[in-house]
Amino acid sequence: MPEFSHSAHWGAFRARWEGDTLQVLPHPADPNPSPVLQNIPSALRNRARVAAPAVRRSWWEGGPGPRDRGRDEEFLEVGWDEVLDRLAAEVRRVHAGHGPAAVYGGSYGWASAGRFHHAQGQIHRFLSMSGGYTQSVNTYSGGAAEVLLPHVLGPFEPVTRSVVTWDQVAAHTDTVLAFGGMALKNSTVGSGGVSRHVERGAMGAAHRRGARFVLVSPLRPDLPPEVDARWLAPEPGTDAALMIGLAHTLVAEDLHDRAFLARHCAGWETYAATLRDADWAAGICGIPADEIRALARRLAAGRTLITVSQSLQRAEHGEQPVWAGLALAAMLGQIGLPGGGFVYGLGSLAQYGRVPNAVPVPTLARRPNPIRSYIPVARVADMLLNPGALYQYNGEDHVYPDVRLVWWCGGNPFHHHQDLTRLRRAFGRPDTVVVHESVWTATARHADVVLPATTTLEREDIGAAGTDSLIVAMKPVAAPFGQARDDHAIFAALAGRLGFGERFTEGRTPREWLEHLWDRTRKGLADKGFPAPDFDEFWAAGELLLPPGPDDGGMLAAFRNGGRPLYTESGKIQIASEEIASYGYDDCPGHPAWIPPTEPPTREHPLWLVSNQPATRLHSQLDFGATSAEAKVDGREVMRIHPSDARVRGITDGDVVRLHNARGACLAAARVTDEIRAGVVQLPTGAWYTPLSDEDPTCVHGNPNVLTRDVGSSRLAQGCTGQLTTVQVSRYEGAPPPVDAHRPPRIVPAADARPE
Ligand SMILES: Nc1nc2c(c(=O)[nH]1)N[C@H]1C(S)=C(S)[C@@H](COP(=O)(O)OP(=O)(O)OC[C@H]3O[C@@H](n4cnc5c(=O)[nH]c(N)nc54)[C@H](O)[C@@H]3O)O[C@H]1N2
Ligand SMILES: Nc1nc2c(c(=O)[nH]1)N[C@H]1C(S)=C(S)[C@@H](COP(=O)(O)OP(=O)(O)OC[C@H]3O[C@@H](n4cnc5c(=O)[nH]c(N)nc54)[C@H](O)[C@@H]3O)O[C@H]1N2
Ligand SMILES: [Mo]
Repeated sequence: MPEFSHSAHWGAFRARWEGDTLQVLPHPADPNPSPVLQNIPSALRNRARVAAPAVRRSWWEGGPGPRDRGRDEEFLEVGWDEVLDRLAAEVRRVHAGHGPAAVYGGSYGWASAGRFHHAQGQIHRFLSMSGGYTQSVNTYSGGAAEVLLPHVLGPFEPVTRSVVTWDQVAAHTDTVLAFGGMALKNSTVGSGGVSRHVERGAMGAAHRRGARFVLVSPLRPDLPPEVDARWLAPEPGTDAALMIGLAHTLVAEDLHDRAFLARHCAGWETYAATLRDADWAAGICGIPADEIRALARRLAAGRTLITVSQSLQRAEHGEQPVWAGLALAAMLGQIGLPGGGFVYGLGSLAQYGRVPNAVPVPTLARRPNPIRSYIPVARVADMLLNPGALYQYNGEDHVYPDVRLVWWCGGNPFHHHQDLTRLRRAFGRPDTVVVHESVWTATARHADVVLPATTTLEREDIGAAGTDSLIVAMKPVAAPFGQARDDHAIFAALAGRLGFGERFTEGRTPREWLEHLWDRTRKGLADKGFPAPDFDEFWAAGELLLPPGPDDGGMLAAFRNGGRPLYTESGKIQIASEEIASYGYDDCPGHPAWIPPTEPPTREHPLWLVSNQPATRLHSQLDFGATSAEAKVDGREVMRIHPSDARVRGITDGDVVRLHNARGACLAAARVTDEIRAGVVQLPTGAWYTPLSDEDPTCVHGNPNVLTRDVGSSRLAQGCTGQLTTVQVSRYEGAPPPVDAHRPPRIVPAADARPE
């Protein structure tokens, strides 16, 4: 039976047909393959697939304009030529009447692992060539850290990705202090693909060598059970206070590295003057002061690594725990030593903690946007609701553009954005919303024009990531579903109508593009004297292992040992920053600080809701797949709750519950467990938004983003704050409404519905 090599963000795999069933087998070299792979077989012929171009009736018949884009409105099935003609005309209309900044191609999202057909690469190329567009900067993942770290440590990727590797942790670290943990469910995923899930093995090896793990998190499963972590569960959102209390203890007991602070850091005195003691910290975070003091002593007793997960900064004032964690590590003086110091994001994704490849991998080069118009990515609803309004970002004042045409390809804002009821209102503002999708996501259902995209399984591509040594020849396993087309083909056809078809394709077929992209890697190999197979050899072999670069501690080791300055205002680690202080933001002062939340728990909404990444899928992708579906209860997402919180509410395991706050409500199935801090409930993201109706936005499926708050982390970074909010939970009385989350909208044929 033929086997097809292929790759997803959650693992390289082999696919083979057994009769009508697609079998998905993990890559044989993967020591700890992801269960998420088993969502893939259902991707091909699911009823949620978009089979043909579809347009909202009111848009097709009434033309572009603001409208209440309900999820329940009927769609018309139209022909490719008709819809592409209409879209080309719409681009021309918006450019002529409002200028290219009125096109928003933020189009944030993960799409799929192939590097040529990567949806983001294709849409940005198209919109840049069409004359420009308003784009987005930073990510939902790390918005606060991506803006903060360049100020205080250096360029984001070089100071996070490969400075401390899993090999170093296994060999050198004595104490791992993991804020937000390093949940194995998360390192299952790596952008562009991951061939070897090494995290569990590395943590186990460190533990067997005698390393101690300290987990700071509301959830016990955020470190694997076999490392026997000491579990500290502070109140969510208070990590910066805990870090300040630890820092104070180091100073009080003279355990800080004065020489390192003097030689390698700037602003230490400023921060030192603000430190508060362990008793103060205990009063905020709920960890006893003695425990904080004992932990500080342990940190100073050997090689210590402080990790801060992305989740801590995906919250209001999320800059602070990242900065305070860096300051704490600087006080221990081990930044730049193997397995020591500070690392942001280790364990959050599989691309962290690994060495970069020695040669470049194939990627579609990004075209520069000819106009300068952008927003921080998580401000999309603000932008649509408030054109012309002023906002602050990273020391500058900005004005939101007046967007008329929204174009999404490879992302799902009705998955990733906060306060979905508000987003729904924001989606009513532009004249036209276009979405390329393989499946009828909530975003597709709230759009005007839905163009059916192939899935990665239906096209050939190259899977590769800069810190994974395996390049995968992604072989198609099935013909395109219905009338689905590749995003590249859709944009090429539109570019043709707009007069830049040849520039867009450069005259290459998709196969010729793959050969072209491969050439960069082949040349890189040849230049360094490695065997350099040509494209046909690579394609026939199905994969190639690239040589790894050195595990040398990167930029931070060079700074520590080689005296190479950092790219910060002083060339040193900024424990405080005069630059940031000069912005005058009280929500992000010039040194790490604990800033109380603006929406703390109240009598009405007494519980913290952690909405973290789902263990059973990547975000909303393949939510209908086997692994995702098996973990639900009667089709509903599971919410974890502590026995004491369940008892007072009369909730027992398996009950349907209602989570609610001032912004909205959703239903979920309760799982009662003592592996969560009391006072905290957890509901992962990714259950497709399924409101009761266009009038009642209660999500019956369990999407936490009906509850989260749509505010930026601070005026510095304006990062996503979806991780935490406050809610009340009650038992759902009566028969719960059925869940039919993956049903397409009503679609009627409209072969002759073309208006004049
Ligand atoms: N409350 C809360 N919200 C959060 C977070 C949180 O912690 N809490 N985390 C945030 C984070 S870190 C992230 S990264 C975001 C993730 O948000 P997204 O990246 O938007 O989520 P995905 O579900 O991965 O969306 C990708 C979409 O692309 C589609 N797709 C896949 N391949 C293709 C293709 O080839 N072509 C086209 N046209 N489409 C394709 C998929 O069907 C899917 O709908 O969510 C954020 N939202
Ligand atoms: N299986 C799977 N893996 C994924 C993804 C996925 O969708 N599915 N998405 C990937 C993406 S795009 C990203 S950006 C990363 C995100 O990586 P992270 O943001 O690190 O992941 P999360 O699971 O959201 O959060 C990790 C843990 O932080 C803890 N936490 C929450 N709030 C607090 C707090 O205030 N203090 C402390 N100390 N801990 C807290 C929670 O218990 C949570 O389980 O994950 C990646 N990995
Ligand atoms: Mo992310």
